Amino acid sequence: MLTPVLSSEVSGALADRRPVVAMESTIYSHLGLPSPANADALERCSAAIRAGGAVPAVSAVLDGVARLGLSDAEHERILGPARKIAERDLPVAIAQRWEFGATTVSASVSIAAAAGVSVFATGGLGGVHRGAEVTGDVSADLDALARHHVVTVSAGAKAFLDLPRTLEYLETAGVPVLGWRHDWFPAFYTRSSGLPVAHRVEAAAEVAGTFANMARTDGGVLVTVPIPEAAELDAAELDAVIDAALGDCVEAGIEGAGVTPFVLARIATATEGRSVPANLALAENNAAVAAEIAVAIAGA
Ligand code: PSU
Ligand code: MN
Repeated sequence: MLTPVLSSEVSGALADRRPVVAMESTIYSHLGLPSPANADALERCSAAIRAGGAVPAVSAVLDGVARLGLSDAEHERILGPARKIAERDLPVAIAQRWEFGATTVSASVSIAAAAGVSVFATGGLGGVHRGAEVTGDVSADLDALARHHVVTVSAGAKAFLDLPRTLEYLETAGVPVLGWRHDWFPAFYTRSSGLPVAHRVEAAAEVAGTFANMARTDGGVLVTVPIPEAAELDAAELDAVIDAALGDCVEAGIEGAGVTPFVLARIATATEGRSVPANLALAENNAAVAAEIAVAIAGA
């Protein structure tokens, strides 16, 4: 059984039924963001969660232990090169005592659920990859969302994925997709993919109410928050960048878990770094919304 070790701040908050927001570590490692933007992102997301009245809790595997809630010194340890941990890799990382494993959305959601934390904030979700009808590449994030009773807050999913199929998968898996004050599924760097979300919500209480009234208490909710307008990138330019990045990925023979980090790095290079501040802005905004939702759930 997965029994994450909680920081005393996180276990104290849970014991007192105070709001906690779980965070992943892949986005803050070199797999997600370049230095020093990654340190900045971690700082800003943690601060946004605290400003919203909740306790931030980063998940990671450190020295073979699944952890939720890290000290400032431990935050330093997640900012470098990492081994990527999806949910299925977690027991292996523990058994083999990996020094540092960065948790993706799927691993973080399962750690949050095991700890009894109801809300998880990320940047962008993994999803159904383009060409998945041939490669079968569907992120484990989607299944994890469907199987753990956690609210995940994300800026939709990356535009380099197959977004219509990603939404179809979530529908089939029974995950409510709630657009935060927005009618459209966001495409991470841009506010709208042009695909409608199933439901729009205006307030954290509606998310808390949805979470509380699910027929299945082993399933999650996805809240999609569009990137703040001022930070949005140009959709046409991004389409070209993404096509080139995916082409490079095929050419380099990158497959499986390597695809997402490779494509993210290519997008950062091709936009001359402009994708990085956009990524930070949306992650910080998601963290703030997640804190609001955690406060509403704790008070319900
Ligand atoms: N989106 C980002 N940055 C990231 C990721 C997604 O903007 O770092 C990471 C997340 O940790 C997500 C993972 O869970 O990529 C998905 O990887 P894959 O496509 O291999 O399932
Ligand atoms: Mn994959």
